[in-house]
Amino acid sequence: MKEEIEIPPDHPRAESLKIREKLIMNYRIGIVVPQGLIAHGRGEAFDYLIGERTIRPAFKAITTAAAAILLAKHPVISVNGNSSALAAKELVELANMTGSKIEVNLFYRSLEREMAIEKALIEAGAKEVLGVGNRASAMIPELSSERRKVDVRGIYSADLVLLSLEDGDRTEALRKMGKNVIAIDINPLSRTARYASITIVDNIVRALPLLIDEVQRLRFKSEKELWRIIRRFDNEKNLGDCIRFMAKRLMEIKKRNLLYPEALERFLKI
Ligand code: PTJ
Repeated sequence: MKEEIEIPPDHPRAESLKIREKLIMNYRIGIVVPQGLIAHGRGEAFDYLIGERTIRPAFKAITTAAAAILLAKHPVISVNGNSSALAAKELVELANMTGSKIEVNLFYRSLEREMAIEKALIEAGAKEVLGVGNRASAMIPELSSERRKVDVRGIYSADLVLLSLEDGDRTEALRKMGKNVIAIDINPLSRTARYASITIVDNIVRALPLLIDEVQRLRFKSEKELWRIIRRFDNEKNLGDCIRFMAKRLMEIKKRNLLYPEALERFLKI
């Protein structure tokens, strides 16, 4: 059986298919778990609902997230199988430019996976990767999943954690520990999205390059200006705006009778 599928560049869904291939390749090398492929499918469905582009409320969350990372004293970027597969290079770039630590934190934890992800991050330019093996010796209280195991020098002592593509329990527990959490989650209804301090409702593949640009743009602003950006942001309202955007878009498709392929195609390009 042929393992690598060549995606025709003129295929209307070439980008999305290439991302699937990336995940499958990372599944074969032991970075992504089969459950991660299912999680990606749920993400794709939400991406459809927003038109596969970054929506206005997400831009606002990205600007606020950039300000929060720049203000943090001890920011940590938490990486799992899916985020490593989709954005190892961008996660490392963001960490290097903000002085954030990078830590592996997995729901389906095994030493082999931790080491495979560490290798991918080092290859992407990471200087140090926390949370691998017995380096994850501290515990997040009130959390029973494997995600509770964290590095004392990383997530355990962080004042801000950036995480993506995960279930909500840890976000809730991290908030209870008094940490700020930035979540990249394309599903505004998820527990992660609702518990985070700042939720970026966008595909990680689009959100991270935009976040890197925003950090670049804001890096020489004063603390006062950065705080002003943060004070203007309300996560609950922002999530409401994302849900309203999705609902409005679906109503528009229905109202304008855009269900025929060409009409829908034109609408998506607006
Ligand atoms: O690598 P591990 O062991 O830590 O396991 C990772 C998975 C993803 C299997 C685990 O964390 C999991 O089961 O996650 P959930 O509960 O399915 O949540 C994943 C969330 O990420 C869902 O809300 C998805 O909609 C969202 N999501 C999926 N793909 C993307 C995404 N958000 C942003 N960008 C995506 N590409």
